[in-house]
Amino acid sequence: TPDLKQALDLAGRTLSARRFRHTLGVASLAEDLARRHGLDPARARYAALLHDLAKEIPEKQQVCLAQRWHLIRYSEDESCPSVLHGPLVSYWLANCCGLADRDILAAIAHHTLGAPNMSRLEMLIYSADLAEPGREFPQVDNLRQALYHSLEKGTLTCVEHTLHYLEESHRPIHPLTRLTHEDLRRRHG
Ligand code: DGI
Ligand code: FE
Ligand code: FE
Ligand code: FE
Repeated sequence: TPDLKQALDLAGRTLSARRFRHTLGVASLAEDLARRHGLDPARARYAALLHDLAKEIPEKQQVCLAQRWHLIRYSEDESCPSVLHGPLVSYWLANCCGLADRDILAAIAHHTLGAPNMSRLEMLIYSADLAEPGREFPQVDNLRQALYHSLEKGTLTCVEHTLHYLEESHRPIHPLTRLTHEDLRRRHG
């Protein structure tokens, strides 16, 4: 059973006040959604508390670490380094902290882009990150409602929201975001 106190302390010591507040929001929504949908609330909360731990490492250093740890899979990983912090945290927890829970590691690794064939815990962390209580964009209440109603369809709605947002802001869409969308549409659309 995960050490929630240790995860909370680590997040509180590592993150800025603003990102720690976001992290507590993700933990709270992740725990609620886990209860609602029959997943383990402690594992959901644990993954949420740790998901952004590497977010405030300077991006150049994130790219360096990701190269050293062989985490670069796409050219977009280096041109949009803000997608690397999930895989970095996951690798660090597995290889430096001995965390062996594959589902928690995958949920953290995939929280930014998703992945094909996500588990329910992976979907839950991906979605809680986007819809946590501190987020304020206009459609966020719809996302929360959709997630409460169905974890799978709600996650598909979250990915669709992200795609629209990236298109509107003329940002490149990472190949994994597209693969995640296609996979969820095929399995749950
Ligand atoms: O770490 P957070 O701010 O809580 O949120 P996140 O991990 O979901 O997102 C980190 C950044 O990744 C955010 O600025 C948006 C960006 N991002 C997510 N999907 C894509 C993306 N950027 C590009 N270029 N393409 C994507 O598909
Ligand atoms: Fe993140
Ligand atoms: Fe996200
Ligand atoms: Fe986050």
